[in-house]
Amino acid sequence: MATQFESVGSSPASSSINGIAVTTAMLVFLTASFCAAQSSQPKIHPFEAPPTLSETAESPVTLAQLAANRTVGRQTCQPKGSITRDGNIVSVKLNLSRADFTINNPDPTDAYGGEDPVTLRSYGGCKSGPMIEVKPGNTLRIELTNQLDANDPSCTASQPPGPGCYNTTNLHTHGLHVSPAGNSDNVLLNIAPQTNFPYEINIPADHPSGTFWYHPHRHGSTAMQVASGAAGILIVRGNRAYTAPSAKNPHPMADVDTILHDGRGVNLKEQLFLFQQIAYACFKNGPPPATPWQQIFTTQGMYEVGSSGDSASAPWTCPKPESEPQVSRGAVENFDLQLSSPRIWDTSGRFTSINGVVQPTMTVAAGEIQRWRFVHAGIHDTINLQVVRASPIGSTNLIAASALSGNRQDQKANVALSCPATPETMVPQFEIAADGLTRTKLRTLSGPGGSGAIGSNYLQPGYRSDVLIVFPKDGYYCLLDQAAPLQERVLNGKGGGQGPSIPQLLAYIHVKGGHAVTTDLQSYVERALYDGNPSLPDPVRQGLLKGDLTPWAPFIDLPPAPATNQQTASFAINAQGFQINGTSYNPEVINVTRQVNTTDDWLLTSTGAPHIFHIHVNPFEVIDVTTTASDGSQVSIFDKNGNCNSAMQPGPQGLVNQYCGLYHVFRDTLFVENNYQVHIRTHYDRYIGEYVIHCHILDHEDNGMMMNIAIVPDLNAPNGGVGMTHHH
Ligand SMILES: [Cu+2]
Repeated sequence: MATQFESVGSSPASSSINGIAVTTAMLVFLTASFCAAQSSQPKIHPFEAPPTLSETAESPVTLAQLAANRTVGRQTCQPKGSITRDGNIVSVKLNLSRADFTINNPDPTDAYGGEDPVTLRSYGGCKSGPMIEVKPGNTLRIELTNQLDANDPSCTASQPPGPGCYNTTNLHTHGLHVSPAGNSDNVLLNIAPQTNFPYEINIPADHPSGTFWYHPHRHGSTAMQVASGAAGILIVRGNRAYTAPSAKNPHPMADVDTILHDGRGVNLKEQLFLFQQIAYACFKNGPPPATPWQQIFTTQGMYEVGSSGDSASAPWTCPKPESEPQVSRGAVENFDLQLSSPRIWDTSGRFTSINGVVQPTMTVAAGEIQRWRFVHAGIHDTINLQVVRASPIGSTNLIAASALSGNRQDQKANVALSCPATPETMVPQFEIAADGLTRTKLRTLSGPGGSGAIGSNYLQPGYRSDVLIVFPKDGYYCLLDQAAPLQERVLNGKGGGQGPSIPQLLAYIHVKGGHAVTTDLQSYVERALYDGNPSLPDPVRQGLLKGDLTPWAPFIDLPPAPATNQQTASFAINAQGFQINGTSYNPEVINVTRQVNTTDDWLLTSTGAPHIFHIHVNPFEVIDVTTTASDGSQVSIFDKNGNCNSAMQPGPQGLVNQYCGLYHVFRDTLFVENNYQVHIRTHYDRYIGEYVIHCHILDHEDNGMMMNIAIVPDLNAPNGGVGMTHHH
């Protein structure tokens, strides 16, 4: 398996992603495919907000406050379970179950007419888990009921430590600063099928507000369950207004939520985006336990890894049941075939969905500033998020008609032509928070960035990004997962991990109504924040005009760690397996023991291929990112102001280095590109207990790329100060 991972497959030719060379042949192709699309009546799929649990209102005022802040879109799935708010207690009933639903598929050759039947493990019986919203100081009680089948052939005596026990689960609140122990955010629990478990997560009153998420984290079944759709958005919404610093409290906690409104106090509209990459396939098999889920069944016959079928030209199109009565519904069941290959998502032909919908159409008014919360809930593929103005091609406008059709390969040429990413077409994203934590300064993601290069919002699995966005005028826009040039992708083994082989349309955006913005969009947004907050002290308001969010950032800078407090996490896949620091996960071993309320510097590296560092409970500060200079020394990619060195910028057609903009930013998940050294600093604040550090490429985690860390009261006391000393 390790060799399979490290092997470098031949990748499909990468298109010229930013060029707009329209050849005659392409136009003919476009016209033909558009006519085909018209005749097959492509269906428009409206953008849906994530599912929400039915509420039992014990505290209607709180509910009204929460509801006033968000846009509730149409959602076709009502999840099983409930949410009850009573004072500071938020009680959630959450079910993990295997459920039947459909995933829309824009391929007109789809046997099921564009709605693929699937049976997947997920929360509440919906493709996306219900959005859960809490406030700082809440106690979040989640009664998790595992309704999966107790008959689980994947659960053998040899599991753990490898993949398996796909029906056993637990719950992780990704990014929350809460206790990892007992029945809190404890990922070392096993919640067996047909049992339930009462989680109680005490969110401290000083917890930052922001965008977090939850997902199963039981070692061995994490990737399988998340790739099935078991993930949901967890919002911490705060109402702590700005207060002036004092000698006693030099940096009072304040929530960015309190400034995101217009001059009349009307909150900016929010849109939530849970990106999922559900790698479903059909199988030919009898019911378990009779050798289930052995072979992926496509219209081209059995799918075999390594054969010519393992290319993007042969996606996992399911055969019709009329022709193949034994074909199963779409499922995520076979770890090796569906999850554990770096190229599997790119070649499966499946589409990234947003809140359970593939290529939805959303409508936005021009000139309206919205807050978009992005959550990457896929398991191992980069999403290069860009928003670009669509170009009509000849007399056709596929984006206006929400009419792209075909599998991902079929759509390639149309996406490249309809959604050209250039400095002129790019709609900037103004990032206000990374991994849920408000930044000290608005970050502008747009073209031209640096030396004319294209800015992208790089989302790696586990990442969150909150952006403000405004569309300058009526028209049609594309939400794009931009392709990365071959040399920047994972597959060529030289680093990267920056995106798919071909650009993919994630959503159609129709902008109509409202008013055009003719001024610079960044000034427009900053001015709106200024105008919306007249009661702030003048210097603070003036700061907003320059994108200064420092008063609302929960963290500014960590004090340096003692020189002795140096830790490393070195990721590698080798003959011994999936390893951190030369060892694979052993649930019985504590790999790192540290003392609570101390600070460490960590050096993160990857050998051979990139990995994604994630640590539970405490965020970290990105201190520096270095790379090897021609003389062999390590040089920072940042200049003295924290901007990317111009030497680090690619040519005008390249993507900007994804570490640009992360200087001294706090986050909880970070890409570790091979050929780079990533320097971070973290403070083990407040909580003791055992938790984990792992690669957030979740199939890597299940394969052993994880370690246990124990935070103890006192390193010098017997047992670290945990438990009473016994005298005999
Ligand atoms: Cu990894």
